[in-house]
Amino acid sequence: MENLTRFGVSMDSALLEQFDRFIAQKGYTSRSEAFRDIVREKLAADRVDSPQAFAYGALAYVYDHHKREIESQLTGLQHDAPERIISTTHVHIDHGHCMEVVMLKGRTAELTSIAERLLSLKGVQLGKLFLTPAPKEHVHD
Ligand code: NI
Repeated sequence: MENLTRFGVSMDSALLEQFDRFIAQKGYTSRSEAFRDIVREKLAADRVDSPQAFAYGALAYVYDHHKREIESQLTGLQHDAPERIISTTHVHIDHGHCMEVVMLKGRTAELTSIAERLLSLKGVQLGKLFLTPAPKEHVHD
């Protein structure tokens, strides 16, 4: 087992009640695990907050398959950044909609900019970029 340190946290009871309701809703069975996840999330968010930080990203979006030129525009933008895009997975949702998940690696600022260009295309209806910090040696300029 990892090296665990126990420490006490003081919190006003109203805030603690809210926290307990929140973590029960999310399915946590212990305050400790919920607290650890929240700390990890804050630390990761802080690391990818810097534009020069290295990160891995997953960009998911849904688009209207019948929108004129959308597929060639999406592919064109992806071909502009071959060194940043690791892979793309395409799913045909129904007759008119497709979903793609694009895996990326690079500096946070570059990945955010690639994501913004893809998500702002006419026909892309919904999308989100997830970033997680990468060890520096995993990404090359
Ligand atoms: Ni499709």
